[in-house]
Amino acid sequence: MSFLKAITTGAVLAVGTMYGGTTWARTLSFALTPPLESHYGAAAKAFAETLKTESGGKLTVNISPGGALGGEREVLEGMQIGTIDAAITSTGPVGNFVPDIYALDFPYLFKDTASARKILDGPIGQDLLGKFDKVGLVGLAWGENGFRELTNSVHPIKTPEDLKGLKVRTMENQVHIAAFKAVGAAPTPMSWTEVITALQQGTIDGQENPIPIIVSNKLWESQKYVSMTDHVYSPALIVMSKITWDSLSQDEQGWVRDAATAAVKADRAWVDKTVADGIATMKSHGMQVVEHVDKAAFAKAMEPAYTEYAKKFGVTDLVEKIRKAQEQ
Ligand code: EAX
Repeated sequence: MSFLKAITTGAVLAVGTMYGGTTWARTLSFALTPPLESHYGAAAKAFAETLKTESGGKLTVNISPGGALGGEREVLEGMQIGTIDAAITSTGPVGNFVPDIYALDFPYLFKDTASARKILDGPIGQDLLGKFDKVGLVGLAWGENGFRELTNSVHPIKTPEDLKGLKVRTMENQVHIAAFKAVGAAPTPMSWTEVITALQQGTIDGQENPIPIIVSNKLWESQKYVSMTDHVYSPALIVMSKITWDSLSQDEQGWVRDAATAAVKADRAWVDKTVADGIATMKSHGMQVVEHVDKAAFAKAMEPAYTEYAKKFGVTDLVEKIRKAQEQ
């Protein structure tokens, strides 16, 4: 073999190895917006541990909690261009990338956690995961953020009328913005990375998030009141950049899938534990908890969001399918 041919072959082999699968240690970035001590942090750690074990130490994970790599929308954009490898994110901004995901964000759609998990782990949820490929992402698995509750610093919220004129931060999600507009609030969409400061400065009166987010971010430091509205079930998505995914061998992709499964298990276990004593925890830190609100009144008041946006995003049938699947 001539010298030139040998050099070329060597170079091709090296590139092939690099893109066809990793023969040397590689570190993947993993983003989340809550603190590491949270349900998303538990998921990230389980993902990292499983991947490291299954790859024999070849694939390690550098976890970036607390929005260090940006808000959830920016992180999704980062994965699309390959500057971020993986993340756990709420579905808040995801509808802007895959409109079908808006079907999961309608108020009072899921009747309880067990139903939500069953549907997301079943054909409906798995089919939705398959829709990310065309936008440069790989939907690996459905984790959980939890049922969203309403906090504020102004007064106890018992009825939709109590929300009139309240500046409530929402995620960058058109369905949620419409829902809070419908009840007469002043919805203020923003990335989670800006929320704590906005609450401390009083530029917003309230926000809405599941108990694990309220607890892991110590929202009692700026929010006096919490109402157990359970107004939206918020899934969490374990997702990878398609650029990263395509650079992995089949074995490595299998290990990533196992890591995502372990992440969901750890995430859901953390949510169960935190929610079980969530009300006591929030009360112990001085929050005034409105435990029983008229959910039917909130559902009715938020209904316009469904009628307007299910049609706009073409998810009327999918929402009906989710509703029917819970009747069985
Ligand atoms: O994903 O932005 C939000 O309110 C999300 O629930 C939070 O970042 C966790």
